[in-house]
Amino acid sequence: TLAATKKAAPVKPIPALVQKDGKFALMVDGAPFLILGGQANNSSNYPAALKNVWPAIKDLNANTLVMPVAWEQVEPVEGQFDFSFVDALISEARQNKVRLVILWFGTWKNTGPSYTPSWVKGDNKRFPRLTNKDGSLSYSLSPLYETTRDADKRAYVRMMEHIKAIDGSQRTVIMIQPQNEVGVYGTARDYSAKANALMAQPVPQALLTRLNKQPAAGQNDWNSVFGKDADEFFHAWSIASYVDTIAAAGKAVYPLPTYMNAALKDPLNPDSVPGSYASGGPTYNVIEVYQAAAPNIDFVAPDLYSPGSQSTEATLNFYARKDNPLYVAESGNKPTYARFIFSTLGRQGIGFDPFGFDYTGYANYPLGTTKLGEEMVKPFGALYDLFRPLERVWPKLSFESQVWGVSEPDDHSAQTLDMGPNWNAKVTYRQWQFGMPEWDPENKNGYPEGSEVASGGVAVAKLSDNEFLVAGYHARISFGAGAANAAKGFILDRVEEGHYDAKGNWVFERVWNGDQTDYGLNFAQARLFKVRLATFEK
Ligand code: N0T
Repeated sequence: TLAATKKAAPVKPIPALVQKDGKFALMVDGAPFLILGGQANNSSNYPAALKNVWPAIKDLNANTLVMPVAWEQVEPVEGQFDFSFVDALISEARQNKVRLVILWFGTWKNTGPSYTPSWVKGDNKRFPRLTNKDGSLSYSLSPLYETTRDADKRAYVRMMEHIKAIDGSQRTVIMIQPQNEVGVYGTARDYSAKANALMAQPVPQALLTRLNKQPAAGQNDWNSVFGKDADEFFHAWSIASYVDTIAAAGKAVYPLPTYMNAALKDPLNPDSVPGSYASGGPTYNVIEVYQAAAPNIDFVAPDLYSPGSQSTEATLNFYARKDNPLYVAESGNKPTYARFIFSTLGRQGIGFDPFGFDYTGYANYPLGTTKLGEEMVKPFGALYDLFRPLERVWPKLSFESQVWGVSEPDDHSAQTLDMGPNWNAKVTYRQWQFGMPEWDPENKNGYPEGSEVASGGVAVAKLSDNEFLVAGYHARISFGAGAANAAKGFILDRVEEGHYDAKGNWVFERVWNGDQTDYGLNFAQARLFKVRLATFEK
């Protein structure tokens, strides 16, 4: 009968992080998805603020809004839950056709308890703060109390139940970040009697195994095993275990991918002292501690607020690992951060999420820009316009094929893409489209206007042995023969400009040739090319 042939809409698979040969993909509706995110300001997590969020997300051309949900707002009175904001958020996200990443602001938000409910904030007996080394009380809650953890966990689990109930078939919410920038400033760890007693206990076997440590009998307390790192490792382990328990309980209800973000340790100064940065957070030096303590946290992710290219690239290197996918959980919204999407994609990044994208009239200079409105959004939007049509194509290539990507260094110096034995490529910046000023020292016009601040980058994905997808902005790329082709002549066989349609098929627009390629391939504007490289026998 007719009725029998009618099928119910298939349930979309739950978002998942998959890993294969050291490469990752975030699967959304069953296929790789690139998060082009925008994170709202901290206090935009109320229905009244949302009307000032969506226009910014639209202007940004983001496919994902990253939004906090605060413990204080969902459980203002202990045991009484209110998820009306989550309801509004999810339903408006659907109307605006974007996905959501939800940030759980609980025990730790920028290491402090500001987003815990009043009944937690004001009760230091039940929910103790940690003790500084000098015996004074820290502002930050201690991770060593089950009372605190279980109270946070109950609210978090309620949130996950609620998300499952209203979104378990549509999958608008694709990822969860339990807590925000955990750790503590001003001290390396909790120095309470309870903490000191735990420090004297044997280091957990899971951590010893992960770090390949085999201490002699009687030498297995934290200080004996880890020496000067002991305090920080202990605090990292304690926080990671605490959050893991919460994440595990949430996953038992509704297993969305889960990650934690890091307020960074300076990647260029390994001697910086824990506490001068957020000690116990997932800084690069304790990523393995997190992996051992928190199997329910899928990955850790950097928050980029140090604009220097050297420091940014160093941080990206630390977080892009065979056992940890790169995801830029936050960056400042100064224009200069936008270009780092290229080096994120070049490291097989699964997403990019700059911070402070709404029109609520708040500019977080100096971490971000002084500008408001469209002026703030535009530099990022220009690059999202380039990558948004690739939100499915790029991450599939990144997962299954090979990708490269570089961002313009602060000093504008040229970069080389190591594309294997057959091909290579050089990327240059701050040039006119015929390659000046380098080849024409007489060039009267100096550098192109606006190029003193680095903004460029190029990302390349391999389509087949000789064919590459090339996306770039404010840069030039010259391909050449690699070592295996050294005896042969090199030629750009064909350069197509085009775009991908909604089904992921390449739509040819025109061939670039003549002046548009003879002097080099230019990305004076954001552009997308399909390039075929060739050699000939000499
Ligand atoms: C970030 C954001 C928000 C080199 C700052 C950055 C967000 C949080 N914290 O606007 O508060 O919720 O995750 C901390 C940056 C430390 C300063 C680094 C200076």
